Amino acid sequence: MPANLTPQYHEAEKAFKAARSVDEKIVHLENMLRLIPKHKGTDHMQADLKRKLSQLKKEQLEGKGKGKKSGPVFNVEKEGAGQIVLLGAPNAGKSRVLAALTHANPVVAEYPFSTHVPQPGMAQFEDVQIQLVDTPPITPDFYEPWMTDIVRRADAALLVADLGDDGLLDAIEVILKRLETVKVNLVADIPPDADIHLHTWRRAAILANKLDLPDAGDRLEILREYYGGRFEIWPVSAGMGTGLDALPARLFHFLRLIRVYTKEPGKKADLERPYTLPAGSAVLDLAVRVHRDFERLLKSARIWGSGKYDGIHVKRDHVLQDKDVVELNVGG
Ligand SMILES: Nc1nc2c(ncn2[C@@H]2O[C@H](COP(=O)(O)OP(=O)(O)OP(=O)(O)O)[C@@H](O)[C@H]2O)c(=O)[nH]1
Ligand SMILES: [Mg+2]
Repeated sequence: MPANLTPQYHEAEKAFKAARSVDEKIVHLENMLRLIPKHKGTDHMQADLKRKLSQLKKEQLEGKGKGKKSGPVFNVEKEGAGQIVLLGAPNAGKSRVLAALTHANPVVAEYPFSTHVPQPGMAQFEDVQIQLVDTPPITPDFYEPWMTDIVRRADAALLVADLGDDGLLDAIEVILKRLETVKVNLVADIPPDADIHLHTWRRAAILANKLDLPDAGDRLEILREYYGGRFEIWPVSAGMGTGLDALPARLFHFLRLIRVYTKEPGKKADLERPYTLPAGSAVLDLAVRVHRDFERLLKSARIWGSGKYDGIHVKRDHVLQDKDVVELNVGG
């Protein structure tokens, strides 16, 4: 009797063969077991998979007993105005979001656990770039230890929820709780009295993906009821492109950044290359960014854009607005 294995099974098998860690191998073996057609023709194969699985689980237990493992470390070098890490359950669509918003070319697959290492990509918002980092999934049984550092190093996080999944609330709770156990708290706003010595706080929003799927609207309502008071929720369909046009702007504002352009006295503004600064930055913050000696050398500044009068003189502590043009005068 032929086995009639499906393409999904072959994909899972490929992932299993490529897996390096015992934890990863277990995940893919379990997928293979789930995906293998259940009939007489595959009896031997099923038995074989189960045998391998129990062997790996034994290795996993033994490995855990040996104390701290030093696993791989991934460092995604920061580029652009800010770095946002994508977090989510298997298959939520994290990789598809990365592919839709950037030029990156991640593996997007029907089978879960298709992403194994962090992958960055640059999303474009007008004249600035925002770095997105795709990551492997987080589940009750699966968490790459190096993910903690990835989240810590990011400027913010996007929790990708799957509007096709009835278990979407639990999936998010699992991620929040898992990160809490490593003292990383994802919040809409960092509380003023946050303990920043013992804990890492990162701002997060929920990206509700797969809006195109049947009953997605109902699940979105449930998501809003449960998490709407706690996080901003942005519905999209990475697959169909719905809601993606507005996303880079949202990400930029979520990072609480402003763009400022500089201008030399008597010359036109340099509108090619904005400086990105945290919202609330003042003229002096910009000056120091342009050149560290400007703290000492800055004589005066004029501003175009947000003020009532174009070209007015402003003090060093004048707070800048998005898209201001600033003339920094260091001359005599
Ligand atoms: N219908 C629909 N399918 C989507 C959407 N976004 C992603 N998918 C599909 O969902 C499946 C999983 O997408 P991925 O982007 O690989 O999911 P992931 O979160 O990266 O999964 P892991 O890497 O395994 O954690 C793929 O078959 C995608 O094509 C969407 O907006 N709508
Ligand atoms: Mg992925």
